[in-house]
Amino acid sequence: MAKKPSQSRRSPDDQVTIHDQKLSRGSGGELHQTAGGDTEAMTTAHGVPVSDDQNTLKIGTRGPTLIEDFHFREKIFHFDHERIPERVVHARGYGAHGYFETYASLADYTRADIFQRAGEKTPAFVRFSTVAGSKGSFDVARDVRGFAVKLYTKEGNWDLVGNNIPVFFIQDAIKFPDLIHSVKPEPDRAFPQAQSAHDNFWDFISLTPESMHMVMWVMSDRAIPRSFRFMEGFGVHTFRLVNANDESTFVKFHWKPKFGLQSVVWNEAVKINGADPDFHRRDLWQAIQSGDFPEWELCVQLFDQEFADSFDFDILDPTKIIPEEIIKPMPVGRLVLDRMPDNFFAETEQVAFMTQNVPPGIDFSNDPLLQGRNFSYLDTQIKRLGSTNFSHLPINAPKCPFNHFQQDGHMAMRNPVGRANYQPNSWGMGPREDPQRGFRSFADAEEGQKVRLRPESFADHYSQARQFFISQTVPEQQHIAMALTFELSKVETPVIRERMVSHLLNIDEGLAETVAEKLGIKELPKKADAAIAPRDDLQASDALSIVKNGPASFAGRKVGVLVTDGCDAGIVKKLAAALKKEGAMMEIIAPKVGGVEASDGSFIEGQQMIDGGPSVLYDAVALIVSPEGAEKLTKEATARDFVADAFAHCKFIGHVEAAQPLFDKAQVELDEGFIELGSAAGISSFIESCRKLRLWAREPKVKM
Ligand code: HDE
Repeated sequence: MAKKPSQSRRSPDDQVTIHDQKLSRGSGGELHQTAGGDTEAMTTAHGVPVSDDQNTLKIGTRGPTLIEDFHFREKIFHFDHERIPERVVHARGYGAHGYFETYASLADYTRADIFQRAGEKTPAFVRFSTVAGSKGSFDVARDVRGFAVKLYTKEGNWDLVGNNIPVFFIQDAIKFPDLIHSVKPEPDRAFPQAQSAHDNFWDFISLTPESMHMVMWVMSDRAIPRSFRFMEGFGVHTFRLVNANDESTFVKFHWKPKFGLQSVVWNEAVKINGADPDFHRRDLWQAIQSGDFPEWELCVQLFDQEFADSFDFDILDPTKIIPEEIIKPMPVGRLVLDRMPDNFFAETEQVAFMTQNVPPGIDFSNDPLLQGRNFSYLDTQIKRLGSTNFSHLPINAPKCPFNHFQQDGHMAMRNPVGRANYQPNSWGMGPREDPQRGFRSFADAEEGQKVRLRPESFADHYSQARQFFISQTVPEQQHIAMALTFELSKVETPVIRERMVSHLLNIDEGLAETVAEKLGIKELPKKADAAIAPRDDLQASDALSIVKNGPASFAGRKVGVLVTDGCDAGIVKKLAAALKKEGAMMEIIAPKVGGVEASDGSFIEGQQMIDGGPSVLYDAVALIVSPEGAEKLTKEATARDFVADAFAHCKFIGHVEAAQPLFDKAQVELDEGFIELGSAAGISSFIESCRKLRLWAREPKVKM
């Protein structure tokens, strides 16, 4: 009988070859992997050893498949159910484990156990995310980033579910579905994906003046971060700390990255998304796997009712900040991420954050957005994870003892043990409430009529938007103008563009005029009606600028070094050593990924080939090429782009003299951002320049 190759892949010596892995049959009939490490015997989910995982059970080799093939049925059944609903917002995310270390006791302000002892380490899990895109969308979308932290404290889980922007688009939770519907792909055409640059979003925004402050942040470079590691995080809402005497202090939470702030530019973001859609997750993975653990300081802005009553804006309004110059954030601990999940789905996908997860000593304010969120997050978990028992999953379960009478339901794994599953009971069994240690809500006095009204104290929608804008450096202001222009250029309905310009006129006239001019709007619209006259007396705040809060070093950053055959191995080695000393990474890019042979005959291994390692993936670049190598590269479009993009994105460019023909071909004009690496002094000067991250002074030359 003729044998089709797919019918049996077993050879007479009982060996099977699958994708170059050899599996041999052990004495007990079990299969062992003979290349690539030991594995255990495969079983069904019910523990029955599997004899053949390559062929379904059939009548004869070419006959029908038998329904009794329980292994096949189970395997396909499970596969068919692998997907769970993605998060309705923040679908694309990436997480890591770590710990929070408390600096000093905050017992005066809070009884939260996590803040009682200096040096206390609390396990943590953090998930970063974008908001608008689906799970498979690209990382460097212009979007808010989620910064959700789960702290497994000794008195229960505390989820600080924040963003990388300290304000939000809306003031009342009832508007959230509208906001999200408007930014997601338009329902009739199902595009654009992971982009706010379309009519529906700007239609909603331009009809929602309360979003103007947030819009300024989203149009700034904050919305295109270089790395999760270089972003701030914010709790956004005002929360409360409550001490053992039941006294409350208002608090705003800020995460400050140890490595300083850094973003990319828009043209770069667009190219990164093509070159590496996983740019942010790969960055976090690489940093943690190489032992370069990202770190943030938790800072608190503390204030009392008296401050709240005297502050310019309502502390319950989530579209407002308290400038750091008015209340200085106090560092209270640090968060270190030092371990990637073992399995993305089990941990990062199934982690369930909930704003209502607060331990005793931390409490809510009446911020209407926070109140709405406290309702939403429980609801969303049941939809996504499919069972009330999602808290049984290891990633969601508290790491402190827990005890209650909740039972049964889908996938119950920890039911109460023994006869008593209710309370009070006469059996002296089971947990009891503890009025002393238990969570007590802050006994705030509330009274009033039932109304559906916004407080008047929420009515100023423009003053802090203006404050944000004037706090930026000139290049950052230009980026905001360019972002608004780009986004609105994708809006097809002219009246929406004009409506946006009418809002900008209340924020900054210069900005409004620039955007209008770039959009080709000939006549400026009239200013949008403002519920309260915008103020122009708010002082600029340096804390709001990324450029003013960059790192003092180049640590944690990455240089892409383009090499060719015949290059100077000495320079490559010296640059590598200097970058290592600085705490920075280096990646070699070669015409072929294998690597190159240097002038001294040594071999330099490449991590990327030129097509796969465009300069947008790096914070700075170096060209260490031989004259012949450079000549060849002049004919490579990707090599010319490598240079032209690094130049256009205002990056520092280290080089040897031989790189000149490539610069000529890429039509770049050498400026102070080009640094010769031929000497030790050259290398240190390159590293020193790199600490500034970008040469913004070049930008006017490369941008209209
Ligand atoms: Fe969320 N948000 N949100 N949100 N949010 C969710 O919960 C919601 C808001 C934030 O990595 C959902 O588990 C409402 C502000 C983050 O898993 C959902 C409102 C801030 C994450 C939900 C807001 C956030 C979410 C979807 C308006 C910054 C991702 C999946 C009242 C302070 C957490 C999920 C993760 C996720 C509701 C507004 C941050 C649907 C109703 C403001 C970081 O429950």
